[in-house]
Formats: sequence, structure tokens, C-alpha cells
Amino acid sequence: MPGIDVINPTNTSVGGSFTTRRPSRSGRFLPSDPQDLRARARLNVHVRAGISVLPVYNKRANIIAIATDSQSHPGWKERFYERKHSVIDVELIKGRLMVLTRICLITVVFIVLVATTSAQTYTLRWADEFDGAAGSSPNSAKWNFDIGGNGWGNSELETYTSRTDNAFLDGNGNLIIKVIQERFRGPDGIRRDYTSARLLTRGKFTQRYGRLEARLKVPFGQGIWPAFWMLGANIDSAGWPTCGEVDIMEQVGREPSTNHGTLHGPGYSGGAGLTGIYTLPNGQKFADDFHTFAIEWEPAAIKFYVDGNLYQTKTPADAAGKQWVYDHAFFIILNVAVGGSFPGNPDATTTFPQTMTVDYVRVYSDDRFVPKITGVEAVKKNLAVSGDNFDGDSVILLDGAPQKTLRDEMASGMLTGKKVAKKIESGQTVNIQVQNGDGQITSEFSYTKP
Ligand SMILES: [Ca+2]
Repeated sequence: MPGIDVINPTNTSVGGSFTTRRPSRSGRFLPSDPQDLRARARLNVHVRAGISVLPVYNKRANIIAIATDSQSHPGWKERFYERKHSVIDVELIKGRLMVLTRICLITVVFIVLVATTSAQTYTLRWADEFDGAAGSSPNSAKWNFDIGGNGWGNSELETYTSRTDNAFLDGNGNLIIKVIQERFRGPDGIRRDYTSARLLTRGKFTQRYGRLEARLKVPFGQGIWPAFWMLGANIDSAGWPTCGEVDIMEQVGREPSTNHGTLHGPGYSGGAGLTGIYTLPNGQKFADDFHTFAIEWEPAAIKFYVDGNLYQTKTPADAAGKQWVYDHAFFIILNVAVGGSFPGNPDATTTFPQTMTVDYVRVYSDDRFVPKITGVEAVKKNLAVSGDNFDGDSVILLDGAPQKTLRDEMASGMLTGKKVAKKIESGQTVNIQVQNGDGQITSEFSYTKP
């Protein structure tokens, strides 16, 4: 059984009468797909009789199975039945499969934390290679524009436009964001001395977890502030910085060899962001060539790379008790700002126009964290859908049509499709899917109503 490596847990004081002895193999209950069961956190055990219940841990201390201590019941065997909502019945049996007693009821609440046993595989989910005719506008199916000259919270000096003067394809497979020194009044009526562009996938594409990377060549000069970054797609409801911000590439012109990678969240934003830098060796300047900037993002860890070099890993421990806000979908932003609080303003050494040349942006899903259905069951009028990696905005689809979905806050791997089962005839087969808040859909789960 791949990946299952039983160890003695060191801290099992979660509740109930756990013992920490190695469980017997005969008494093991295995979840339907142990490779996908990455869980621990809250484990509520209600033991009703004198039977010991043992969680089985892997090396990363995730529960991968439940067992009983059959040695305390010589001659008896246990049977395990998984019921809906991860409720597990344990029965003791002796002789000719005579069920004597339902000994205890275990309620296991699995909270997805980290992947454990399955291999990491990245699947390209979204990309823009910026192929297209010279002078044409970036693909409007993929990008929106932020427009205006309001300073963007940082006393910035540019007006962002959607003109092809400021954002266009070069005909050689690159997006150009061009900063122009010009007097310009945008539709917001604000007159500024510079124009530039800020492209974002908001409303078009979002991603939760995986690998995000861009290959690009930055502009240079005092007061020039390019970035490849993300904001939480819940920014309207949660506000900034609670929505979360991940800066994958952020540079200021006065530090031509330095890249900043930063997380901003509640209680650690602005100058207090969780940040690290990567410095090119031997005085090389980022603006002199293309470089690849990436993150690898999983539950409870974000790793930052430049040209394949891992230079920092941030985890909830870095947030030091403050909220880790990187478990939901984010949208992507590419922009070049001018002036403002972080880079300072341009001076006599700054030359214009300045261009950021972007070869590609690629987004890969991490297959360990894509939503997966492991079970579907009719519960009276409703449909109980169990699985992994459902996010807070996930929705059950019935033959492709979204259904009203209720979430159990205690059991992230369980969704209830309200009155969905009522729509299915007995004997009818339907395709059940789950769509996460970032638009990711599970593989289909064929369900036949009994
Ligand atoms: Ca390209």
C-alpha cells in the first residue's frame, strides 16, 4: 500500500481514549482512497464501550486509517463500516460472522491540511504565451485592465490605460507594458505625467494552489516599479489585506539586482509584509535579460523562486499567530507603476519610455490539491458528496448544472446538495461534479441512485 508508513504517534491527546500502541493490521479501517486522504486536525471520538480506537498515522502525522486494538479482545474481529458524513461504525464479531454488538461510534472530522502520500504532479491549467500580431491588444478573454490615476493606495504617479500605447503584443510572442512620460487625463478626470498599464485576470481566471510563473524582462530606473503578483479573489467582500496578496516579482529601480517576494495579509501588510529577496550574483541587473519568477503554492506553504532557485518558503508559522489567508482563489496582476511610497519618484537619472517585456505567464494546478469526489450518496432529498480539496465556494454540479450546495464547516470534505437527490429517479445514472471557487472542476463521478 503506497505511502502508508505506520508510526507511533507522539501526540494523540485529541480526545477519546486513544492509546498510542501500534494498531493491529486486522483491525484496520482504510478510507476509500487513503492516498487522497490527507487529514488530521480535529478528531472526535466517542467511545461507548471498552474498545480502544487507534488512529493510524503516517510520517507526517496525518491520520490515514482508523484501527481498533484487537489484542484486547482475543478471538474477536472488528468490522468497520463507513457511513455517510465520515461516520464510522465499528462492530465486534466472533465465530460465524455473528454480529454481537455495535461497540462504538466514531465520528471523524477530516480537515484538509497538507498532502501526504500522493506524488506531486503539475498540470498546465492556464497560460498566455502572448502570441499575436504586433501592436494588438492583449487577449481580452484572459485579461482585464485597471484604469485610472488615483495613486492606487501608494501615491503612484501614473495613469493606467487600456490603450495599445501602454499594453500591446510585440509580434514576437511578448506582451509589452510601456511606461510613457506624457501629460494625460484618464476617464477619472485625474491628470498625470506618466501612463502605463495594469493587466489582471480578475473576473476571467483565478487559481488556488499550484505553480505560477512568468518569464519576463523588467524595466529599469529610479522610480520604476514593476510587479507580477496576485490578490485574493474575495477582495470585494474581505477587503485588503485580509483577501491576501502574493508578490511573486516586485522590483524597484534603485535596486537593479534585487527581486522581492512578499506576502501581505491581516496584521502583516505594507512594510510589515512577510518578505524575502533574491539578489542576482556578480552585480548582474534584472533588466539586462529575461528571468523566470515563480511560486509553488500549497496548503500551509508558499515557495518563491527566481530562475529555478528557491530563495524563501513562507508558512503559517511566519504569520506568527496572525491569519494565514492563502487557501482560496487568487487572480493575477502584471503592472509597471511609476513613483510612490516604495520605489520613490523618478529623478533625472530615469529615462522614458520604459518597457516590461513578458514572454509568458503559466499557471499549473498541483494535482494533489485539485478537488476530487470520493463518494456520493443520497440522503433523503439531498445528496451527500464527499471528497478532497473542496474550497469555501465549491458547488455541486448535476450533469453540468450547478446545484444549491451547503457546506459543513466542520467537515471540509463534505458537501450537501440541497434537494439534489430528489431530482434523480431511482436507477438513474447522473454525472456529479464539484466546481471550486476558482472554476476548477473534479473529474466526473458517475452516480446511480439506488
Ligand atoms: Ca511568449
